[in-house]
Amino acid sequence: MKTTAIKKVSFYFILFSFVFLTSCTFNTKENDNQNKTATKTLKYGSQYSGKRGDKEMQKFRANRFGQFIHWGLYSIPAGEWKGKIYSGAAEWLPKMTNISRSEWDSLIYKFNPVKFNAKEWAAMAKKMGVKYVTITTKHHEGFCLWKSDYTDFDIETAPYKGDLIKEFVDAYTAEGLDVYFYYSILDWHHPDWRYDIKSKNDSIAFERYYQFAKNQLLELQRKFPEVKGFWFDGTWDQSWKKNGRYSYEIEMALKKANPGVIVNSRLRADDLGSRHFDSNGELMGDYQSGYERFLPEKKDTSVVKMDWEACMTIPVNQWGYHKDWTLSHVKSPNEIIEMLVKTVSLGGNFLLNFGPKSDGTFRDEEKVIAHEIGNWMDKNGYVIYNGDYAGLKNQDWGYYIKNTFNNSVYGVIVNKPIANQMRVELPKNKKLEGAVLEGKQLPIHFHDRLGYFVVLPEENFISPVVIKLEIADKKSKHNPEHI
Ligand code: GYZ
Repeated sequence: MKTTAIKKVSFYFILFSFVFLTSCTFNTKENDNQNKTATKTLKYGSQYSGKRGDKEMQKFRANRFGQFIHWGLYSIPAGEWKGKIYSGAAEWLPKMTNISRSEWDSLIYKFNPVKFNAKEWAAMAKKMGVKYVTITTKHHEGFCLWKSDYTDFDIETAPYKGDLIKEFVDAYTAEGLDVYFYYSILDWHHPDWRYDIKSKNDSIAFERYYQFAKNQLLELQRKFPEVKGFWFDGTWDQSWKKNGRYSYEIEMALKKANPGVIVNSRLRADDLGSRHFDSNGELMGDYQSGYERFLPEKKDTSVVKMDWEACMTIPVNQWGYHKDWTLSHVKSPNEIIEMLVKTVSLGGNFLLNFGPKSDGTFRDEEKVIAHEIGNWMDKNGYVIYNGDYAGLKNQDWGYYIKNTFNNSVYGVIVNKPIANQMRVELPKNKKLEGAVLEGKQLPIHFHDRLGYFVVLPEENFISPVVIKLEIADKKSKHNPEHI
């Protein structure tokens, strides 16, 4: 009797312990999961996960190479004020000097780009090989290059008699190039702009500014229905971070008017002031636009999960026209082409900046660069358009690019190995059947431990060279291991 009772107690004790422990373990796991997946409820966060799949976004992605244009009143002083040259970015000159607001604003009466020829600009861009252009409609200084119904600080007040943005949009569109508008939310001219919101009056003024900006943006969309998207800037201040709702509502308003419109992540802040990515780590806007004057590391494949675009200056940091380019390193065409290739190899777009002069022409250095890049693009552009991340193991000679249109894989050589051999490592189930340079097959050696070695021609390469790699599944008939 006694033994049975003990047995019974032990049984229930063991059963209880088991249930208790299991439930503890389970709870711990559940908590872990909760922590991992904990999402904050946001009204103004990301609108969707992953990449947009519509045709407008596919076009943006296929374009890959764009021209950025920074043009405004800053092209007049061009980095010089009262006889002194300032080495900072030309469009930031008013913040580097003690120029008064009214003195800067009066530059509007001198903005008369009589040599501006939109068709020549568009032809130059086309020849360079870009597929789209992003132009400053309003930079931080607040000057509007289009005829705006919401301010007099626009092209209509300047002596220039033309309808600048219209001429621009028409000419680029006629060349088959997509047009995007840069718009600075930060506005040094507008009395209602605030850097921070510290009082009720600040909120009231900033609300007025927000309405002004939204009106202008909808006006741009209405007057230029060809515009494919907006590139927002100047949104790093507290005022904007404290008003995530405004950035959300601007995105929504633009998308309501044109569901296919494309908006960069720089516009956005969420409910808690997170920018670009919301407080749950999800990208806001349609593509990540944070790579400014630098690119992701070659091994940083985290970017391939999203759409992204890098913007790049030709000197170290000049966007608007600066008269003295000897003040910093000026990138060579090959440096720029390498950056373009690297960007595309990581599934991104590359936006190369030009800063026209106040008379409406481009400086000679920019013309030369556009020409040289154009020559390379003429021959090799097929590797850029529709190019994407190929998912192969990095090699020192350069970058792989997969063409999403015909599924071809290319190797772009930017560092020619001294042994004239291009190493290609493939997944176990794949083989390299051919390597083609300008229509000619190159010899391929196979090493069981190291993979394939494509034998390159002896001569030096003077610009990045594209080699088409014929990759097949191992089960197919040809066996290059016996080549
Ligand atoms: C502007 C800007 C494209 C550039 C130019 C500049 O001020 O004149 O239009 O964008 N600014 O961007 C940033 O300064 N971005 C930034 C700021 C802090 C950290 C990283 C990037």
